[in-house]
Amino acid sequence: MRAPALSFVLALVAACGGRQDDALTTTPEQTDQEVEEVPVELVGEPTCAEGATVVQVQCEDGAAEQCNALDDDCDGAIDEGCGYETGPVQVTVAWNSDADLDAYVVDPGEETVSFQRREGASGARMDQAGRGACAEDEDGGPASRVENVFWSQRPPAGEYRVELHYLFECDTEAGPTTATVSVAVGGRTVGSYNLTLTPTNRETVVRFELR
Ligand SMILES: [Ca+2]
Ligand SMILES: [Ca+2]
Repeated sequence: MRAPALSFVLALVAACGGRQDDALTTTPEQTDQEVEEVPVELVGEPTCAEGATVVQVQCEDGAAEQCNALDDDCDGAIDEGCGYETGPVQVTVAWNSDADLDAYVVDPGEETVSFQRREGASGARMDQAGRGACAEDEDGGPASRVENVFWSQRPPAGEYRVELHYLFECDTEAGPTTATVSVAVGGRTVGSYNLTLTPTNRETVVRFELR
């Protein structure tokens, strides 16, 4: 564990809105992840959906990486050490209440990976499906408010999109919940986005294209 003084992260909103958002933080349990060296390239910049905000992460070299869907230590990797995996593409979602939110990552073939279907033919896999307070025994702990999808092989070219669904409040009064979505391509975080959802909302947060 590094000194608390080093764990400095400030998240600012740049575009798609004007609000400043705090980082969502929990503590990682493990360390050491490596990104497979597979050539994959982002086309242009990811497109932030209406209602979402771009988070400019002011990370700090040497900071402690938190399980918050942000690259806290400026190494380009999202949440390394949190127990979920990365690859040529990684999409990580974290949220700030005990609600159960679900991520749906749709590939260029319109195949969707989520908790309902954890593996896709294109090589996508959801290895972390947080359920907030709905299933503390199953997914409780530091990553109960995190979902993670990664590709273990080179992902197909074309457009991808990330949707979020606010499924349940889990017998809490969670109410409106802000989620952070980060996308990493080739081991480099290419964008972080916040979106606030109300119960039963399902929204697209970001789209990105690979070649
Ligand atoms: Ca990192
Ligand atoms: Ca992090």
